[in-house]
Amino acid sequence: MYKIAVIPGDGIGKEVVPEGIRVLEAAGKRFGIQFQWKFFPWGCEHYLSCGEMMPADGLELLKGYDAIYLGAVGAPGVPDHVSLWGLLIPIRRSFRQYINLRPVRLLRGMQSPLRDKTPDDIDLCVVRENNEGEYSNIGGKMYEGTDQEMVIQASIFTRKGVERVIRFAFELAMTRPKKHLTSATKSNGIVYTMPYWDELFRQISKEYPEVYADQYHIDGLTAALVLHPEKFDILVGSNLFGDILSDLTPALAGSLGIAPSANLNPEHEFPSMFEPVHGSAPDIAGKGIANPIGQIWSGAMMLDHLGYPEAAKAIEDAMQVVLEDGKTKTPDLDGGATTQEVGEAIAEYILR
Ligand code: GGG
Repeated sequence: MYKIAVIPGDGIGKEVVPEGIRVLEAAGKRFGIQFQWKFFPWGCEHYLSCGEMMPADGLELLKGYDAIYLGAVGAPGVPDHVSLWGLLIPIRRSFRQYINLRPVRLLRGMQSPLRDKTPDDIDLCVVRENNEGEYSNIGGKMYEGTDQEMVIQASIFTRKGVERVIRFAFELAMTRPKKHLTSATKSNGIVYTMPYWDELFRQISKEYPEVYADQYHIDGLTAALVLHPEKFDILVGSNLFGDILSDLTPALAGSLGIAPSANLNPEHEFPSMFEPVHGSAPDIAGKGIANPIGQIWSGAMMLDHLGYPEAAKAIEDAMQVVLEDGKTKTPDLDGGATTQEVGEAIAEYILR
């Protein structure tokens, strides 16, 4: 019996999480996996009524779970940095989820905005550093409201933090047919942290002679990804660059709505957290039309992490069949189906 902490969060998170659970229950039934779901009603509503995104003992409460299944965070009326730093970031950091793994594939039945690209052309995985880098709360404001007003924010790149994410990305590249790893930095403009990352990347690449390793400046990489996504395989980058790449690449694969992510503590010392890449989408929240596939695919990643690769694959296959069939698609994919109908169709296929 796996104990899963569920945080639906805000906006469409509350609509897509039940569909993720529906599909995980179906996979559990087929593969003999049992779940005990514990819901935590944390997020912006909690903040607006209690002044905090989660209770003071929230992390302590989550610690004992096998995994965390999260929807989305953010709502109008709460500044985004308050919601992010009050919930998502403390979980990622306290539980040493230093890898954010974000696979991107052009699934059959999806249409890339890039002319003539096929599923063979877009099969990527973004490995984002998830605990440090540009996401730092070291800094401050001075002389506020005067003509000398100033603000400063430090980026943090530790040897341990950079080495472990680069090494993880090389190990992942070793498991792929292309064995190609691309590192993204901006070492012409950012003169300490980025050349440091580049140097560690070069050093570690010597341990993996089987992997074709290359390095790009982030600006050139975004252009190359749009022009020739088929040239890439695994992409590794800092917290900020990894975040940007993992919005760009799912858009190339047809929709951010299907993009999954895993915040991994590879050592299994703490629970890992699984969440779609997308946010809370207040513009469509409450309408029942959000695409649940990013949440469902994140559930498949959770099963893989818990040691059930076959069950994870069954979920991915079912997503693929439903997309290819084309009858049950949400409006972001030019369909007329509801969130629930997509979840039901995928669950039904798993149990067929
Ligand atoms: N699905 C989780 C979510 O709501 N993410 C929105 C977001 O803005 N995340 C920021 C980040 O991953 O750095």
